[in-house]
Amino acid sequence: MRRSARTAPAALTPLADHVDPAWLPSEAFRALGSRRTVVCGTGALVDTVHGEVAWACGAFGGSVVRAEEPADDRPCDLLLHLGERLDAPEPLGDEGFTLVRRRGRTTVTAAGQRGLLYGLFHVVRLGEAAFGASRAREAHRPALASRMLDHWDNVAVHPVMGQVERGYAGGSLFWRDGRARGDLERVRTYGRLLAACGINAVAVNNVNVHATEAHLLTDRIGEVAEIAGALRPYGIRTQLSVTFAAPLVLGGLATADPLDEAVRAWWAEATGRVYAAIPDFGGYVVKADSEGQPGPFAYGRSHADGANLLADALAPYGGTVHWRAFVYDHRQDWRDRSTDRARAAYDHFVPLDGRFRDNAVLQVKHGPMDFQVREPVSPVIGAMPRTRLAVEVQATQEYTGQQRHVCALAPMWSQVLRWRPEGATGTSVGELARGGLVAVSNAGDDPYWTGHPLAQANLYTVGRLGWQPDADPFGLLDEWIDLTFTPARTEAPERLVAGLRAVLYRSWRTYEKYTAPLGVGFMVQPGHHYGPSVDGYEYSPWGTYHFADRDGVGVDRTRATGTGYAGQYAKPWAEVYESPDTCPDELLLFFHHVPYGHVLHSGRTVIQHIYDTHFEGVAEVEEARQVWASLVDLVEPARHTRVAERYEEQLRGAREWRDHINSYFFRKSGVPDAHGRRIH
Ligand code: GCV
Repeated sequence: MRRSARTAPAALTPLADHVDPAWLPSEAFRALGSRRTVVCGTGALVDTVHGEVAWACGAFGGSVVRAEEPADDRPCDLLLHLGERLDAPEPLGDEGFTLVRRRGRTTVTAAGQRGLLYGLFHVVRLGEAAFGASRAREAHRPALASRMLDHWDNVAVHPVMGQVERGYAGGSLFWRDGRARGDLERVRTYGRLLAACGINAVAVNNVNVHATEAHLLTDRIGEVAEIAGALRPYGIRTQLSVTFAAPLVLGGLATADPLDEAVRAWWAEATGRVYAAIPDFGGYVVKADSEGQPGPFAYGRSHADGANLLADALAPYGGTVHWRAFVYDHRQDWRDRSTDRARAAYDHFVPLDGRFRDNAVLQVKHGPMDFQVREPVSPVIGAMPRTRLAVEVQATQEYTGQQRHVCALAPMWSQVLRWRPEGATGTSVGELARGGLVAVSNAGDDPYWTGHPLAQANLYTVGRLGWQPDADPFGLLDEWIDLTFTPARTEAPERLVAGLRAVLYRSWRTYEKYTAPLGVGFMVQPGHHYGPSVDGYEYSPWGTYHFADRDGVGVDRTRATGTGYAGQYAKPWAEVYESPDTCPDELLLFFHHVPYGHVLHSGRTVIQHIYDTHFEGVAEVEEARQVWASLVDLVEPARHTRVAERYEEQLRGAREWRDHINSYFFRKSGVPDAHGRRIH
């Protein structure tokens, strides 16, 4: 048996300079870093694990030994090793691990290197608890094999969308002014944060593939390879968004028809070159026939034909195509009441169930519209049992305050993932998402990664939900609080935790209260989507209407008298949503056009609900702002100031929303507020 000598803690720092450590501050490594650890196994990710432990030991005085095989006689507090899990009958795969605490030693065992990395970060999360007197054996594996972030990053600055489309955290982490940034230390640090919350794939460019970005697939694949190289040590695969028209715009062919032999050969060859540059490349992401992006419809082909073309090109290398289901008519005539954007994904894709290759994943937005603060779960998710579906959520807060407002989204995502398309006894969305969970990233080159420091919680929790979709979202927020703020090291841990919980836990509901009511959605300023404009999209081609008039508001999506969208659900939901008597209050205006005097299950009328929630929402922001102010002595000053400043803007914005929405509906309906409050 060969063993290495005791290694001195390496000087390596796993953090890029001048960036916030987010949920991996050195304090979070205290318990680990002050122990004696043995790391066993060989491979690049085992090197990463060893480097992490060595760094922690350097900070906290512990020691680490690197060995090829474990030895029972070696005294240590923590053994992290690759090996057969003799005590784990269940298959845990390449990413799973077990943790046992016996006779004063904590042992993490993984069959694959990724599992060892995730086991290490599990120990970090547990802190001292990983080294308690005894600990029942635990086995962990991710529920979803693919946990991906989509970056809507442009390589070149787009004249309208900027460097990052819907980005609220500065520039791109990967690209600047037309090329790869070269700042790979920052990318590596990002990969480290992502691994620590369970993310294992990143798509590095915008799904709207503009001319410059198209070339990443071919002559600029080297730049993608550099990024992939920086993410690889943390077990993260790189994916690329590609244009369906690539054979035309890059290959000089006369067509991009998915059934054309020359087109198929072109994709096969291009994909071969990608794998020559990036052997562990994850695959492609495609937005086709959507908001102006090219797609198979131009050739009279189906989206299964389109997706399978790319799936076939990727198959020899084990790659996957993520094909987005976000296909709808964005040039709709607002006068046309028969077209309903909410129906579109189901109408286009459900007839294709069973026709996609095994390595094609259909990526479905969690709601039928577009990441509103409240939508029903997309009916597509329960209706394609023979297709690998991924659920797409939006960590970037396009419609939820753009990282100027606090809006912790884990409770909303959790509700989606726990929802059961066939009712209480059926399978949950989290179980149906065999193609994984995808989140549009909210990170950029901002020193806090996410613009608003509290928006880091969204990035963290989305990864953790991918690992465990049925996890308690508030427990995950607590995890994030513990790691990021290490309250135990402060003078008043309980006050700090209580304060952070108070500002995060209900922030989604608060945001919902002061913006568009009862699931009706949008009412945002066109284009940038920040701030209220009730009729901003009402007479537009985008298919996002509320139909408010003097008598009532909402969209009739019933089978009986409306667009029929409610009928896309299986029972019991088709029936629940069909009637305003059974439809949940929070979705009422998504499914029904009702008079302002309609009485909700809550006992309030629709109009009074609108007034009340908008006053409540602003009051809740005022309260949260005060709670945050009260934490000034417990939070690092720069972070505290950044959040405090954003609360000023959130409060201004919430008041603006309240006054727009309340005035609009007061003027339309003529119904006074029952409590006589000032409405403008
Ligand atoms: C990347 C919404 C956003 C677009 C985005 C699109 C999509 O419409 O406003 O910016 O485009 O969704 O998901 O493709």
